[in-house]
Amino acid sequence: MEAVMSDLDMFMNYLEARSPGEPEFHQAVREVSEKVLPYIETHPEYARARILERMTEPDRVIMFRVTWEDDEGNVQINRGYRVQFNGAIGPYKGGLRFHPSVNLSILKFLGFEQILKNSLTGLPMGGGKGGSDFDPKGKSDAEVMRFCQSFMSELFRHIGKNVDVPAGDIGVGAREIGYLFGQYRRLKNEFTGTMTGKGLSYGGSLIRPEATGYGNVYFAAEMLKTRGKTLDGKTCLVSGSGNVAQYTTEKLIHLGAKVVTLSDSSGFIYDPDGITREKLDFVMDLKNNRRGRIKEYADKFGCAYYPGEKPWNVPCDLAFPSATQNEITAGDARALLENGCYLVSEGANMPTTYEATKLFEEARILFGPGKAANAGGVAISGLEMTQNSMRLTWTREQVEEKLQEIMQRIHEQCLEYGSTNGYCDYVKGANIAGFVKVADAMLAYGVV
Ligand code: NDP
Ligand code: 2IT
Repeated sequence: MEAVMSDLDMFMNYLEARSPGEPEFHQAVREVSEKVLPYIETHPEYARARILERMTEPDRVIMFRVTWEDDEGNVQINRGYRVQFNGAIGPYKGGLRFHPSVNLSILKFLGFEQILKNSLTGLPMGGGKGGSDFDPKGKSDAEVMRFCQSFMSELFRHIGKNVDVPAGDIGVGAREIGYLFGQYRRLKNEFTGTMTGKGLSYGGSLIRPEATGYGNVYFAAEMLKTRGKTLDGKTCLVSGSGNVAQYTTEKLIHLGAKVVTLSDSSGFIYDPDGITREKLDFVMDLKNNRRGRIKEYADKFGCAYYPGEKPWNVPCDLAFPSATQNEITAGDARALLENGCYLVSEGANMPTTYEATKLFEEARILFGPGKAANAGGVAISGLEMTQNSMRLTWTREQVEEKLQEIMQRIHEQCLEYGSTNGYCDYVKGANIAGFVKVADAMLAYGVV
């Protein structure tokens, strides 16, 4: 008997033939299509208009050379990118990543996820992502500045407050945003909120640095609430030690949970006593000012350090992957489940491999996918754009309250589209809820 190909396999064959050699992009599209195709089946207008086929083809991809001089006077060449993926519901919005692993596949996966994430926030933002294979590690401030200025000398002609509004991501924090926005303002000779994550003295929003991590913890709290639980007293694993990991840890501590791990690309620390406010201050200074390695935490506070390893074998209640894509493999997922972990909330984008996602789904744990759980960052970027347009600044309290409301609304949308028989498939809920709004806008525009 001839095997019948599923709709998902047919769609993935089509996508992979159009975009060969882009495994991360294929993975992100598979995870979405698996949940959205059955929904489209019951809404033939989306199928007729080939909305999913169109949504997985970027509006535009910009690639450019970035040339700069290092401190020794050597000429260095990197590649710059901006993927303007889908602008149906607002200006393209999404971060810039500077990391040696950056390539088109990674930026297309991030840009595609960003479309649905931004839709879920309820704010008018399209999806985009960009960056470069430039590695800020080990570079002097002057080298980072020259790179950023060269990068922006090309990017500036493609962005604008009503066109495309970049922000930070891995390797792009306060320092890089300052250099990038400084060069943008100089080239355009105008002051508009064309980037977010800006410093407070030049148009930034309060709570933007905290927003991704805080938002993820609020989302986890909402998931726990559906099972009558709170964060208080729970043992948590956090991976990474950058922006998202730091503020996830801060909010978890604040709400009474115990964070026992942090990591970087060299290894992880395990502090069974829990990371305190004082210890977190040390991490923030280490990572944001001194740009050192997480191993120094273990040296300073006398706890264990595991070089070259990830924290997923440590027993915990809750896990917050906050470093990078595919950091939780099937083996890691098994270890987490065997050790009793019952909630995974993704601070990073696609930190869980496809196989590991399936294991979490089968185990019916609370699993918050990144496009819902980490949407707080881009949501507050959206509010930074609003404040810039209105030329005013909201207080910490005002912004944090809005962040909480947005995360609650995202959680409600997941429940609405993802619940069956008392169980919520948050992946399904987030994907369908995010998809519908963008799809309806695309339908309204006709064949474009
Ligand atoms: P940072 O650059 O501030 O921190 C990244 C952290 O992850 C560092 O500890 C870094 O270690 C580690 N890391 C990065 N790449 C790897 C790798 N290949 N293997 C192991 N560890 C790695 O980035 P952010 O905290 O901003 O971003 C973390 C994640 O959160 C990313 O997936 C990002 O896309 C996502 N995200 C970020 C948002 C934001 O607002 N910043 C919003 C939503 C999602 P090392 O220093 O050794 O490289
Ligand atoms: O992945 C993300 O949502 C981000 N890096 C933040 C994007 C933004 O525009 O604030």
